[in-house]
Amino acid sequence: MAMEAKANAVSFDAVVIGAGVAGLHQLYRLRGLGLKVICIDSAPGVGGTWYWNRYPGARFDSEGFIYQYFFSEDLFRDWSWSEKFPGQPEIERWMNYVADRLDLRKDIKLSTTVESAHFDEETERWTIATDRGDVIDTQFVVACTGPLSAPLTDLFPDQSTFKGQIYHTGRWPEAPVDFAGKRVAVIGNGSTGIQVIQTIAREVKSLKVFARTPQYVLPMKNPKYSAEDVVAYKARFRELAEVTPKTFAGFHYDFHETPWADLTAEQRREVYEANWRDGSLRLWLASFPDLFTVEEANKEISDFVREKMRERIDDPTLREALIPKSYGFGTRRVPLESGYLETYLRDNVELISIRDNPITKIKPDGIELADGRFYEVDIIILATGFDGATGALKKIDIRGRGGRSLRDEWNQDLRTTMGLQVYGYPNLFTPGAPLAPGAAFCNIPTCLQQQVEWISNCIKYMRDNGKAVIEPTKEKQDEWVAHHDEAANGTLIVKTDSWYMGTNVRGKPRRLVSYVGGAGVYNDMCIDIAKNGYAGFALS
Ligand code: NA7
Repeated sequence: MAMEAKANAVSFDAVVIGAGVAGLHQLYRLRGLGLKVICIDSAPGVGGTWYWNRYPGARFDSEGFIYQYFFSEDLFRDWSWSEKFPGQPEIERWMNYVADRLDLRKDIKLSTTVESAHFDEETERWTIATDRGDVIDTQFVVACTGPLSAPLTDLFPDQSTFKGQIYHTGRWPEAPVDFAGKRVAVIGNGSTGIQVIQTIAREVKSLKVFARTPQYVLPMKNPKYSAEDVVAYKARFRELAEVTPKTFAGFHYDFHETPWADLTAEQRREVYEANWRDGSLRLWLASFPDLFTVEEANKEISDFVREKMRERIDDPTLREALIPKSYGFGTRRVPLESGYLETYLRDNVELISIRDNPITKIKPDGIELADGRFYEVDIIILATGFDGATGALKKIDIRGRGGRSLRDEWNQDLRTTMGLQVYGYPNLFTPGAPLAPGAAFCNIPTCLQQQVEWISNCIKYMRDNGKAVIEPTKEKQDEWVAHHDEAANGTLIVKTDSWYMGTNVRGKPRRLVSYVGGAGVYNDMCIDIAKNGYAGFALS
């Protein structure tokens, strides 16, 4: 950063990067503490992930009544979801409602990308530079950049030669895409691909789905809410606010209280059936924790889901292509679906397995596979996922003490202190960063809220106690990384490739991005640290 630019910098107490679920809350809390804050986001609208992921069929897999902010009962009470698992347009409206209701817009700068954040060891302040030429001097930086906001867009040789339309789901345009009469390809069948596929199949002329790894899917039950339903869920505000931060995954339910091995196979089956009938993620997150740690328990529930899937698919070739065998249920993100499996029975839909026959090239008019087969299409939809948990932060040139680069460090080894801060980067907070539940294994607003509250309380504590700088000690970070790894390595999740393990990004260090000791346990540990005067963090 040139001295001259720095001299002209505008000063703030805090810069919040990102106007999504965490960013809006963080801006509100810091402003409430009397800080001069600016929130910056690349998107032209608020909502973060719910701005960008406007692809057809995008919706929550968490119940709307817990995908909520619980710091304000008014905010909760004055917004009514129309169904149990609302879709993106409604979610985006909700995020705009939050921004308006909390009067946040005056401190949000949209359509602006933070390009760099450099820490000056002499002044102990950060300098932020944006693509719009802003230079900002600030004491604190809170990177609410989201765990799923760096889409994997450039994946195939010669992709730019494609003459039709090509869209990544995580960068979907605001203008509607017209599928009528179009030959469409979807690459990827994760949670996103599944939502797109089941939604557009009836609109397109033909749909080719290029799928590499089959998914264990659970059918979603998504009732529309009556006025009485809304009154009923709103009456649960206190209970939900109390319970969600204490559970394993930030939901309103938790695992079965009896250990897996203490029940008979018939009793366990009853648990699976009841959770299955709920049409939610309960089968995954309210059955038995042993499914994550005990091979036999995992096999049993995997067999249960396979059986449920088989009942819906008669065709042996489709069964082979759609039902997972190579990994255990729940060791990657479990998608909810609505008629996804049946979509492949339509005459205009074809499933193309690319497991052993990968895409080798995109040509001007279609997609070519390793065996030379070629598919002519008009539109390609990349439902290929994200550089999860690290991608958005790595896009920014973040320099800490001694000019150290977060991007370079994370390219070598993915380390944080509880996903809250990183050693060597004072006064930088990172809700949603790796090695905390909020990176992946959580009903995201529960975990991000908890981190935002912790950060806000920490900054308040610093102000009240005349402290200007906070950073984790090396010992604390080493201790946390070791604890994280121990928790991760005790599970079967580390055996399965997915964005949870970073294996979807070539060269990314293999480490479970999410802390899996439980969101409730993590929350308690964070509270203890604060109670003990931020033990493990150096304050000066
Ligand atoms: P995911 O879950 O990472 O899924 C991405 C999909 O794209 C998955 O099917 C991948 O196959 C496939 N993919 C990725 N790269 C390639 C290449 N190079 N070739 C072929 N296929 C590829 O992303 P989503 O957007 O669906 O979901 C992300 C999160 O959003 C989800 O966990 C929820 O929390 C919400 P693979 O499985 O790797 O074989």
